[in-house]
Amino acid sequence: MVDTTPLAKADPQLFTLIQNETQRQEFGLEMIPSENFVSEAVLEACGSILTNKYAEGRPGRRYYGGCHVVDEVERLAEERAKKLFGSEFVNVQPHSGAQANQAVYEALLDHGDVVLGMRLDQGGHLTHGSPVNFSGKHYKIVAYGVRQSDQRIDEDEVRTLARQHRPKLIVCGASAYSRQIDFAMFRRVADEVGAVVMADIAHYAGLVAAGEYPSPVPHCQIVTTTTHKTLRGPRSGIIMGQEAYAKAINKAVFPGLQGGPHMHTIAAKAVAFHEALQPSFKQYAKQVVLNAKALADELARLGLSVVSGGTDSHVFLLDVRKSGVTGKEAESALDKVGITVNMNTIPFDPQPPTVCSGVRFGSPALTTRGMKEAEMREIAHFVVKTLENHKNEGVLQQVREATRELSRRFPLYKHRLVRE
Ligand code: DSN
Repeated sequence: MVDTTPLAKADPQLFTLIQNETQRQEFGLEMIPSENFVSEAVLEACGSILTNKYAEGRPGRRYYGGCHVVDEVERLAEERAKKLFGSEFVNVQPHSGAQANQAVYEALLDHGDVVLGMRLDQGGHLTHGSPVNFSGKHYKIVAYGVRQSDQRIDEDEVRTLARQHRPKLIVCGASAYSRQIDFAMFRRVADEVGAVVMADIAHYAGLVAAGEYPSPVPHCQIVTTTTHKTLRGPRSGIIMGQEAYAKAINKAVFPGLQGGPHMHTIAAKAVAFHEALQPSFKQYAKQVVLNAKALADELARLGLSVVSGGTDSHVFLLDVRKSGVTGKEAESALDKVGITVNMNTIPFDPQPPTVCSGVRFGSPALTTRGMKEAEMREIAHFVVKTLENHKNEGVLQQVREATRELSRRFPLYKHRLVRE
């Protein structure tokens, strides 16, 4: 890329910041499980002139003129999402996963209704009932977690809580849970107590689309997801589900919560769904899981502790207490060597969420760069060396050089850099 682009000329300060971030992504190892690298095609749609258009309403029923082209864009995104996940209805307008979840709550519940969701500190998500989030403030939340013995979701606990508290909505899905979620079990429990099930598959969506993780669509009445994690699309959300819920959910999204949909993002979602429908995406998703398993297994072989003993997906939690560091210290040391992760509570964590005893690892972004099991094993050694020497700047510098060298072997957005 040259530094004579329209942005470079109009706003060199901002252009430089984007260059700096491109450098960071290009020469570091991105291992936050909720991040990925979109294709040039997705980027192009995201940065297109569709950002100029207001289109409040639904395709064919807008509150603005001039919508005949964006109607086609939105319909295309809807058709592709339905094909990808096999759902009866889809709304592609939510600006994010949190807004998708909020729209479902608005559509189905009254404030004060009981919701059963997974605890944030044991793998759930803010919008599944955290007291600091709208979900925990507006609804009466009952929370399930994982068993202490094996750190897996406990069907008996879910059933007992559901029978005791009679929730109107049961939420399954997680942000830091590596194992397969038994969506059929959640539906059985919900049917027993007359609840509706919403599966939030934000983390697993790409794997679900590729058949590498169980699909909730046959079991759960409503399924929400972000589009930027394993699904590798733009930063956004969608809601899917059974046709019976479509009207209420569409109304909750607009005019309930949002104004004009972001048509450029909807176009980018359509591109990402198209990419995910290709056979190469299936290969990608398979490799994501193989890579996460290889990394978790190698870390365990090297003596570290992986929560629940491993992973069935793209993500896992590493309990870093054995290395004599907190999650916060581990995140910071790994940052210094160019390995980007986030500190995370582990189940039954003795530390507060601002300190944590774990870090969360994910394989989606590095798999997009083409890395495979051999590179994951190499990275496991970098992680161990970093944690063991977290106060030794000299060793950290050596590991930083090694991670830079590894990243150079798998170019990403190199053509976007003015200089290395
Ligand atoms: N913040 C996301 C994650 O990192 O998992 C969840 O929305």
